[in-house]
Amino acid sequence: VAVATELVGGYAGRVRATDPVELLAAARSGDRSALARLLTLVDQQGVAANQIDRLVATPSVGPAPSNRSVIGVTGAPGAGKSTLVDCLITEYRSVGLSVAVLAIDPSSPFSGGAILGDRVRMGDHSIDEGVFIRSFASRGSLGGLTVSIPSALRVLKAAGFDRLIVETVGVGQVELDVVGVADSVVVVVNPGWGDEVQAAKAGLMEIADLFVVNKADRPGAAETEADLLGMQHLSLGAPSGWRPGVILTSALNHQGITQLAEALDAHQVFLIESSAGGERRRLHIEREITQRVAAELAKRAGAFSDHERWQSVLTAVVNGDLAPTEAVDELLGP
Ligand SMILES: Nc1nc2c(ncn2[C@@H]2O[C@H](COP(=O)(O)OP(=O)(O)OP(=O)(O)O)[C@@H](O)[C@H]2O)c(=O)[nH]1
Ligand SMILES: [Mg+2]
Repeated sequence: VAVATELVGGYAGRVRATDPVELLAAARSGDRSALARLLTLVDQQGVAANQIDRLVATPSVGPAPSNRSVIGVTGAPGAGKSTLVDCLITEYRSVGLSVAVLAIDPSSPFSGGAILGDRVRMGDHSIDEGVFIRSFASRGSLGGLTVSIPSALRVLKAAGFDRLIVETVGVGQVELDVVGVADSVVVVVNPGWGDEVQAAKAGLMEIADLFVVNKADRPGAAETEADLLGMQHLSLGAPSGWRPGVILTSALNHQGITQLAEALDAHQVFLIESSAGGERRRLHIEREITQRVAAELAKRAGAFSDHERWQSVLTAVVNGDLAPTEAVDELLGP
């Protein structure tokens, strides 16, 4: 451990230690640059990523400490998700719990605004050893949310964080993807949600374990709460015995945060005591493997790595020389 820490900790602009075993040992002992390096390797999805994943793989169902729940926070752009996560960090830190946050940035690599914004907003915690915040780009390719995320979460669990939070912006696919990794899904809305279309509401009802009406310092919060409670019959969670509660918060004023933390704890207890938690984790794994297989097939087909091949198959379909179904055979081979 000492060696790994020295190797990683002593780097000047270039991390040298790449041995996953050493890096993981260092990360477990609190070395944040080793942890950052691990997550970078995981995100690169190479041989090292597979080695790391092997090291942090544990039985996914059951009460082992490494099976800490993942809290997913989603909602429309600007709903106050980051401010809320910032409040949750403060709340958890006040009772001595360590927190890791993955902020999924759906924006293109060229804008980068959301990442910077989150860094600035959550910046107060950056010198706190019990807090780790990392932005991940969601590549928007196959599988939407990058397939690295489940693996990154396993690394963070192995590193010993008490609470894991994933923030994603609610823009269609990414919003649904948070369901694929989170044990507790928090949907953040604002007063005035009653104006939104019914279909969008029904979709959110399906994924939410908990609703937060943030910016409750603004008019209309009570109406929004009533509206949400009135729609609970649409909740998919109902058959399992859980009805998504509604918490009113003003993240700006740090109000309602203790109640939110308590509601999250209650949901975690529900997951552990009912069969819902185990079922959900099984679905997560099913989804992850499906995405990994799809990504691997695409890679083998050269669909994304071999640009020329991809373009020629595309052109053949455009010209009517090849049917789309034949294109799949062509790309995947016999
Ligand atoms: N009035 C009021 N404003 C808030 C509250 N919470 C957040 N805001 C403000 O809303 C704006 C957006 O907050 P963020 O936390 O960045 O929202 P977000 O959902 O993370 O935004 P994206 O990640 O860009 O989608 C900021 O200007 C916040 O200061 C609140 O409770 N009340
Ligand atoms: Mg944000």
